[in-house]
Amino acid sequence: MQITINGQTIDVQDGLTIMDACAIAGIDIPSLCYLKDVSSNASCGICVVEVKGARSLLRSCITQITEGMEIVTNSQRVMDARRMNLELLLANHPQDCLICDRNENCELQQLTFDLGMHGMRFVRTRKEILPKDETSASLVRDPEKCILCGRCIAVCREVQSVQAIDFSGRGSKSKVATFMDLGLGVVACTSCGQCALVCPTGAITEKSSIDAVWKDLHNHEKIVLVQTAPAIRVGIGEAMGMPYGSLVTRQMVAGLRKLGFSKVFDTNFTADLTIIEEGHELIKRIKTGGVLPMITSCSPGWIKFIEHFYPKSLPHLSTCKSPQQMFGAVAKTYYAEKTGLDPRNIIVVSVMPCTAKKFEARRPEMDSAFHYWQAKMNLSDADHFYDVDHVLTTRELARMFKETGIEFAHLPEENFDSPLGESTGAAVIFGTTGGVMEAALRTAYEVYTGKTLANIDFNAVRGLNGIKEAEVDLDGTKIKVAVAHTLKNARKLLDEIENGTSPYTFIEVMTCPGGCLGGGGQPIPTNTEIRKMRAESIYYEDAHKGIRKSHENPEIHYLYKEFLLEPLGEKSHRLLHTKYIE
Ligand code: HC0
Repeated sequence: MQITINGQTIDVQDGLTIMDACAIAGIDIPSLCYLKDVSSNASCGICVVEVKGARSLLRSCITQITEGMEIVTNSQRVMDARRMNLELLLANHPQDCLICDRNENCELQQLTFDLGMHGMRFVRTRKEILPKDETSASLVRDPEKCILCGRCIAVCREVQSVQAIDFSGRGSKSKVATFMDLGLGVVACTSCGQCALVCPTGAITEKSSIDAVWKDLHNHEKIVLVQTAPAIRVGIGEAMGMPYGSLVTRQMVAGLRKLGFSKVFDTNFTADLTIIEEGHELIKRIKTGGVLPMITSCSPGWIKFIEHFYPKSLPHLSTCKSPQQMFGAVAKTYYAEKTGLDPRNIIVVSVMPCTAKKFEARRPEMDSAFHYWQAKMNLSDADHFYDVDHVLTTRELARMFKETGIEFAHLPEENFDSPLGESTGAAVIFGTTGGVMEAALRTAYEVYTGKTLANIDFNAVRGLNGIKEAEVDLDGTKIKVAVAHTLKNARKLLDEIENGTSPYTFIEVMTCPGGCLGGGGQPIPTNTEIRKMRAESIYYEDAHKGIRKSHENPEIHYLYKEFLLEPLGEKSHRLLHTKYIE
């Protein structure tokens, strides 16, 4: 169909919105509430355009093009309306940009600059000062900075099917709120942080652990170990100004050493360990008539989701802790023993793409190393420590690099420390949807059949489709597996389980779109195109790893030989497995 934009006639396909058609014509229409592929009830009024024959300006994000439509995006009337709508938003927005978390990464700030705003004609209309919500272990909500764009509500409802927040009040009393204003830490919020990822301002951010990490790094009595999640290596470069999806594994290691961490280890090591434990758990369930389908348990937003909404299905979860938590437990037991360190002086810092990992690290049951040592060292309650002390998101790590003036792009390439730094290609793909399944199948097949897998790439479980499935032939035993990312898709698989129609033996669920590489702690922006670029880098690293199956990681062999003794053994149960809360 033919339309005209700013006097230029172009051919475009049917069914587009004006905003999409303008993008094709190379015109970026600004918006503060629009989210691609997610419907929203909000209306920031910034994306308005003039259409010949229409009495009022039209919102380009929801208006579909029609044959012969004549659109003007840059008239005085359009520019005045956009500025007016923006000024009204700014009237109630704090002017504390210099000390805001989102300074220089704020869509409101950028738009104010882009629209050439030089003054403020309006005064604040909201009478009360809205308090911050700091009830969550993962997230902080500052309603004063909220511009009521509704993106957080839309992503929570449409992508995650959680609905932890919604609009409340009318007129100048409108706000985004949790049920009865109880706070995110009290209501059924999964801590996934997708709201923080789409917020155009600093109204929702991760709860920062930066000060606590600096304090421990500057305390010379502490040995501060850091572990990096699979998805950090494809995110931190972006946050430091490099191209989307930059693969920067070894520069990241060098940067962490410069920050002062005593040892730089890899969550990928315990991702391999997870595969050994989870693979054996799956085989045991298949052979002994255990609860099937078994579902992966490493994504903490997903665990919180099933605990809140599907408690009856909890026995389907693998009892394996996540790699983050396995790392903490192994570092403060095996590594402490091996190096003669007092576990009370070991601080474990995680760098995660995920805000829910902050919540996971503070679950009361995540203190297995303390209990391991309690009797041996006669520890009192005053000595209590968690397996993981602090969790930083990718964004927080970038902030620490910036605070210390580290020029990330010029860092040399360095290797992880040993023995908790060695990992395989199977571990790195944990960072993308389908990766845990693929890693598990590489190991489960060989352990179950005793044969070598001819092709270790399971392409059927790769890609960004919401639910993927595959059939795997374990030497005559055929099993069906499924992979879901986002909680809305996970809900579909859980409904099948609860109504007795699930055909699967094993299911992977990751909370966030695209898996951890799209986690709520990743750089902003994160969108489908960027997720794809990060996934390509993850698969590139896997393809170029010397070892690509978890059960072939030599340092995992030592861990079993020197400490754990056997998969699913007594020590594994104490340190690496968990129980869930109904
Ligand atoms: Fe993930 Fe993980 S892969 S949850 O997605 O399993 O956050 O990256 O660190 O723990 O390994 C996040 C990412 C992890 C864990 C690992 C798993």
